[in-house]
Amino acid sequence: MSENAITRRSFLAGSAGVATLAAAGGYMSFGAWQQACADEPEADGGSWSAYTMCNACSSKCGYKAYVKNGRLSKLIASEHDAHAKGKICARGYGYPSIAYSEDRLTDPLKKNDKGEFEKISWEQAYQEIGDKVKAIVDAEGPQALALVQDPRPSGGYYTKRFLDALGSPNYYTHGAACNISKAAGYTQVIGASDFSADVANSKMIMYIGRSVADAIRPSHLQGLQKAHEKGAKVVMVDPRCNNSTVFADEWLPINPGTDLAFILAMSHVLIRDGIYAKDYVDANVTGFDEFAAGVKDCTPAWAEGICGIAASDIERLAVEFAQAAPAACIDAGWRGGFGNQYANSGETARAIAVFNTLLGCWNQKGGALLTSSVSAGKLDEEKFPPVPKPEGKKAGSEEYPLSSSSMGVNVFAATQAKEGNIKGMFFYNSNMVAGYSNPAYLQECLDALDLCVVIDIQMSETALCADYVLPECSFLERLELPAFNGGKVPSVSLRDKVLDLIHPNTKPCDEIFKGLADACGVGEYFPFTVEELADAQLKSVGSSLADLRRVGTIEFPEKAFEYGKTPKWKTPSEKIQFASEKCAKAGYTAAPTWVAPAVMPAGGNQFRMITGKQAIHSHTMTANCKPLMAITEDYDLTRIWMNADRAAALGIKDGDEVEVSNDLHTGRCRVKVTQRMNPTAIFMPPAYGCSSEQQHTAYGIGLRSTDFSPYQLEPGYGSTMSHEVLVTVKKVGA
Ligand SMILES: Nc1nc2c(c(=O)[nH]1)N[C@H]1C(S)=C(S)[C@@H](COP(=O)(O)OP(=O)(O)OC[C@H]3O[C@@H](n4cnc5c(=O)[nH]c(N)nc54)[C@H](O)[C@@H]3O)O[C@H]1N2
Ligand SMILES: Nc1nc2c(c(=O)[nH]1)N[C@H]1C(S)=C(S)[C@@H](COP(=O)(O)OP(=O)(O)OC[C@H]3O[C@@H](n4cnc5c(=O)[nH]c(N)nc54)[C@H](O)[C@@H]3O)O[C@H]1N2
Ligand code: SF4
Ligand SMILES: [Mo]
Repeated sequence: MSENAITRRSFLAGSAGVATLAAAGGYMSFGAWQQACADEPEADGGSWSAYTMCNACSSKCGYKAYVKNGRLSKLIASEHDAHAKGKICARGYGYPSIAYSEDRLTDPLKKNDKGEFEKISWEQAYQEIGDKVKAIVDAEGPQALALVQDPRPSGGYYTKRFLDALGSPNYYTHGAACNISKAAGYTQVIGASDFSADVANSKMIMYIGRSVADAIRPSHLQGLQKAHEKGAKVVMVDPRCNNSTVFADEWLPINPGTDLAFILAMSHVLIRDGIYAKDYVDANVTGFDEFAAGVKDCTPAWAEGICGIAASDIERLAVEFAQAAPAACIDAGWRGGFGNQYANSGETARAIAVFNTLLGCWNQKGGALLTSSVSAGKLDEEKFPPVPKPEGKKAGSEEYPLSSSSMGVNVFAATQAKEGNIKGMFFYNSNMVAGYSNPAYLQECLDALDLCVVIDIQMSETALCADYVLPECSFLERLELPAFNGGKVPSVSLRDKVLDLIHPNTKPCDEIFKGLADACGVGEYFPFTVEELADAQLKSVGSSLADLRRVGTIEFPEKAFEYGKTPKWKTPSEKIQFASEKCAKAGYTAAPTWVAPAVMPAGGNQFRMITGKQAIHSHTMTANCKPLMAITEDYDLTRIWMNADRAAALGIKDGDEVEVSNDLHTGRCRVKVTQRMNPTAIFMPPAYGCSSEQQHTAYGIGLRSTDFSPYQLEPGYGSTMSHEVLVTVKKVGA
């Protein structure tokens, strides 16, 4: 708990008070709630404040949480937190209500023979899971175990340590359903999985399938706003006119899945006209000739026929880029355009890294920056014993040799349950079944396991498939390890404990994994508390847990990024690789060339289904949040988007109910008819279609994109190709 504590008395779960953010059956606006908290008289519960980090998406923005009478009463974004930069988004304000949700998991659960969940004690859960893990390891070896998690400060550490201790290499993030192709494609070219555009100093920036105003990270959105205000040229490439377009000079409604052709054609122009950064390329690049030969025929006219963007625009944009370089780049993107969507996503990422190199913009002011973060130094090995690295290869790493080794191909691991190669799986803060690929298929995979353990705070679709469900306390009720963030000035932020346990039989991640490790016979690797480890990690970088509790974020200005320094390229050749042997071995051309999407809509009433974020929801985890779902209802946000001309041809009007269908699924929803949509695709909102009846707010509302997605993986890269999906749409009753 924070040193900011003023008075502390024991917290009474469910204590009366007007500030019941998620009062059963109702909600109030954030402003009204905050006012109600302020008006509430001080009572017995105690008031204090602590720094924490939002858990409503991967950005983990830092804020200070204030508690009055034992309940959350106010949130103030941290000025220095790397991702918040003084602002949090609507989800950040709405999501804390989950702590008070009546749908919280309150006790460990075990599925009985009838398929129903029964409450059991932690002791029984640990004992039975431990026995089953030991039996699996004895019979099949540790590689028959796998774990999937969404990287969180403590989660990332404890889950990895737990699996390492058991000796299994099968450790996965949600990456294959998010940005594995982007990370893996960049790694092939520049030896780094990501970079950040220096937006605020940019003269020209292009976003390809990245919408910072919908898929929010506050620091990114503020960067774009600044760039726009300073007069940078901002180009939005998106089949959909997304909400970031208000800050853009141009919207290019590209045909989905064809960005690769567009980028190759812009590269063609730079090389053809000799307007690329020749000296930079000569000094830093291998494989230029191969790439140049490959794009010789990728003319703007050729690309126009594929991507639908006029050849004259492609010519013009390439020249504008060359004029703005090196204070220009294509933004790194995140998921929407080439994170995990298409059969050519990894190759699109490669082409972007190559294009930025042609601009000579790496680490230049206004260009594309490779910043680094600070990490914890060496710790006392007696107190924090090192865990031997597991032997063997991660399942999926040979089948998908280009996949990011740190992320791994999560759904492949699940399919190995059906093959009998994986017998036990753990899920932490992950809802694979609903969000990563086809839910019906993934459920079948998990049903084939001998042991499935899910650690969640509510009954997710994945939890419904589990043998054991372990209830974590909410993020507001736990201290986690410090989060080290990169950026121009590296920093570290803290998720401290804000609230006392609301449900006394829930536990934080660190205790759950320590308990599991003890039961599985590897407890010797966990002889420390989270406080001790957090403090040791912080002391190794010259700070302490007490310091961070006081201020929430600490920056490391002495490690600040400097413009102009050429990084060490962590590729096999230690150069920027326009051509890659590994890609050639995986079945691609050595230098990126055109690869077509896997499917193409035929027209008529057939469309490609694409998705993208809505500013008020995250993945599958926020739909059960009353304040956020109230916004969905107010603005009718479960509608699919359809191009107005296509809609007219099909006799569909704005607000009509339609049936969306393919071989895998059929469902109904309403339509938003708009000119803001490429004609070849429909846009499916991402957060809906929950099929867990125990999520009373989310259940049954809207459609779920994954129900229409076949299980399929991008060759070499292993992404789930979430937009390689065709559906037909017809008006209900037509
Ligand atoms: N509100 C909200 N914000 C979030 C998250 C969230 O869940 N909700 N999650 C965070 C996470 S984990 C992620 S990965 C990021 C995702 O960040 P983004 O990648 O920016 O998010 P998306 O909205 O998935 O995609 C952006 C745009 O890509 C467009 N798009 C779709 N197909 C194509 C295509 O073929 N080509 C091009 N050029 N564009 C295409 C979509 O129309 C969409 O507008 O958001 C982060 N921020
Ligand atoms: N339909 C759909 N699918 C998607 C996406 C989408 O927007 N829509 N987005 C894609 C992207 S970009 C990504 S990154 C992935 C994200 O995939 P995941 O990381 O799996 O995210 P979620 O689907 O939100 O599921 C998170 C789960 O964690 C649980 N949870 C929340 N807080 C806590 C906590 O404090 N402790 C524990 N133990 N559990 C908690 C939630 O209840 C939920 O069941 O999904 C991908 N798939
Ligand atoms: S972007 Fe919004 S939802 Fe994501 S961590 Fe930050 S405040 Fe929370
Ligand atoms: Mo993501």
